[in-house]
Amino acid sequence: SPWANEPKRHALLKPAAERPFNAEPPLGMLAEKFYTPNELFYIRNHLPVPTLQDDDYGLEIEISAGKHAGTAERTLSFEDIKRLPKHTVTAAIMCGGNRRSEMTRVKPVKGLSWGAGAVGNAKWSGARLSDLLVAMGVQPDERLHVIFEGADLDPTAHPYAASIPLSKALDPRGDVILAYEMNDEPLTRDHGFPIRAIVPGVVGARNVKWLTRIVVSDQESDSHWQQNDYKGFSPSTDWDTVDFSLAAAIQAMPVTSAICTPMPDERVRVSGDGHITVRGYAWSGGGRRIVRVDLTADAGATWHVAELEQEDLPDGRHYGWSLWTARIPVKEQQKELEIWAKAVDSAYNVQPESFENIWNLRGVLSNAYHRVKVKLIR
Ligand code: MTE
Ligand code: MO
Repeated sequence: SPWANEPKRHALLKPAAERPFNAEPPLGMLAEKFYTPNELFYIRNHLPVPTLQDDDYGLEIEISAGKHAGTAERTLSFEDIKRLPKHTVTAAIMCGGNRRSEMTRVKPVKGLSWGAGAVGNAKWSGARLSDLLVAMGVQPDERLHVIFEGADLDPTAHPYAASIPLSKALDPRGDVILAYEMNDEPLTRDHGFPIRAIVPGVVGARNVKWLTRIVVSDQESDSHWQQNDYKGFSPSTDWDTVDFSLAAAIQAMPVTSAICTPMPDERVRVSGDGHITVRGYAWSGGGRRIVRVDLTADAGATWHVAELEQEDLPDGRHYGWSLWTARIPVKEQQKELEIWAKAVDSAYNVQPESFENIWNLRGVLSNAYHRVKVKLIR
């Protein structure tokens, strides 16, 4: 069985599917630590986990388009990659389907029913992809793409694969790395051992694990996951009318946030001075820094600005998430309430109010206000 070699997983990871393994941590734990503990980081696998060894690992790099097409091809060992200058970047990785279960309530969608935990924030270390490509003579060209292939093969022997624009790969502020460490530990098998692509600010699907081949190409990856998945559509597009070739592949993700504590239906103790404390995360793609998170407990009559915990990095290169805390006043007689959260990024993009008008048949880009109903105890 291709599933005989699956790694052991932490008991607290809640599976959305077992084979392939997909799981998220309890939402209530997600905002406890700025760096998500490796063993609690969500796992999104499309296929069985391949078994790779670092001592016979090889990464093929092929330049098949652009000025130097066909001139450069090389295979790097794990040691070759570790000998390159080591670069570290904090980046949140988020699945394109994070928070899909909320969108499903409007109208069913196809896909794993993720809660708000298909995201994690980590410190990733590895070699810069731009260093490697520049050394191989690759020059900027807006028409080109970088294809990443994994070692995990589908039943027809096609690898998981995805691509990003070459401009992102070459941008020194893009911080794309071939990562071998996650939070100062070697990658675990589930997260791509021994090497994965980290593409900060870009949807999880392009952060290819178990990386075995990189191709500079004049086409995007022809994989199912680049062409026929991880794309957004109009709410009126259904499975009879959808044409995947007409939609852009998701790259940078839109601004989002989630309330991690309290959890839905939790009984929350009101403080002596009539407040409850709310905590969560916020993040935006493309390196856009979170500038504000607003909370309301009275359907928008009054908003409260949360305090942010985030790295002090410039906008455009702010790839980590922000954790936030807010204290919200509640009325004396109130027994239950609904809390809403919305984040604002550095471009003043703000989350949409509801899912109705962003609904799409795959349930991706599900970033409307996060709403949590709780009961109050005193
Ligand atoms: N890479 C390979 N080789 N195979 C995969 O199935 N899944 C992708 C991406 N890279 C995937 C992959 C998707 S959709 C996501 S959201 C992230 O990996 C999840 O990364 P994680 O499991 O380390 O959290
Ligand atoms: Mo994903």
